[in-house]
Amino acid sequence: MNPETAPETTPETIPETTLPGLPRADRCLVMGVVNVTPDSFSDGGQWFGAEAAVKHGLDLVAQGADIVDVGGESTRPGAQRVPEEEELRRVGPVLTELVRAGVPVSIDTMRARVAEFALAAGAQLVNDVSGGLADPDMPRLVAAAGVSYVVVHWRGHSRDMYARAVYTDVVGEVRDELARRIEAVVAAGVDPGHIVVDPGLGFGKRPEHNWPLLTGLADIGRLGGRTFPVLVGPSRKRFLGLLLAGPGGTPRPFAESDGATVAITALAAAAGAWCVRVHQVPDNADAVRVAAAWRRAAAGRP
Ligand code: PMM
Repeated sequence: MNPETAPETTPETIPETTLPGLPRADRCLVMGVVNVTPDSFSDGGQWFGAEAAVKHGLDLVAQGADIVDVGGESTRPGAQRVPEEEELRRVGPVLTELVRAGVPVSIDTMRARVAEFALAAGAQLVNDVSGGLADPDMPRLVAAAGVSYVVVHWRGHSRDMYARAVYTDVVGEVRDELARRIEAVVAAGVDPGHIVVDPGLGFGKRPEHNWPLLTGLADIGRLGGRTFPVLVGPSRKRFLGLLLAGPGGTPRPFAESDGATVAITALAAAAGAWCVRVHQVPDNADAVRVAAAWRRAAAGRP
């Protein structure tokens, strides 16, 4: 591990976070997912039409989501890229309607042009699963807009991402690579106070890599002498289906791993995560409140 990025503080010292345009975090926030795709990892096809996607986003807010993350490109392992025009066609009306309804919206995209459209429509946060690597224009766009930016750990596109899932010290390598991405996006003009980091569960990681990243979550945000808010997206991922596999080794279907996601939400929020990205909101919204009470009690606060 690079000594520059070595952890310096304990989980209890993670500061409460305020990011521009986003709800204040006196507990871990809940980001509800709206995938406007026919083929996403976990909820592919369910919210593919704009009208169904908008309704789903509004339902997630009614259930307790603080932010709604809208995406138009599947990043499931093996996925091929969708053309930019198609991505825009999918997310455009959904973003516009959710912003009009007053929902804090995040755009899940690796493309600067899609992010630019979303920001013009009123999105508050750019969630870039490539951490600025897929489109070199992204960090400059985010910097100019002055919005919050989720920098996710990523080693390459989904079509062959498992080929790059080779680590000897997964937490150390993810931290070092995230620290380098932060240096790059800050050099492009992004305000460090607007950056959120994410270990990128499942992105170029095999199931066994995700667990140490989760248990090392408090360290993931401490990079280069600063502490960044941490977002984590375990929801319905394959490593949970594998953990909960039946006796024959058949992985649990994605939608039936929501209980495991809620357990991770509680643990991650208790460890100081800023936000969890989830498909099913109500139980996760309860879990972050449990974790907030847990943290208060652990700190001796009422
Ligand atoms: N995972 C997916 C998509 N977007 N964004 C962030 N910040 N973190 C993640 O872990 C993440 C993400 C893939 O999940 P889905 O396609 O099942 O929604």
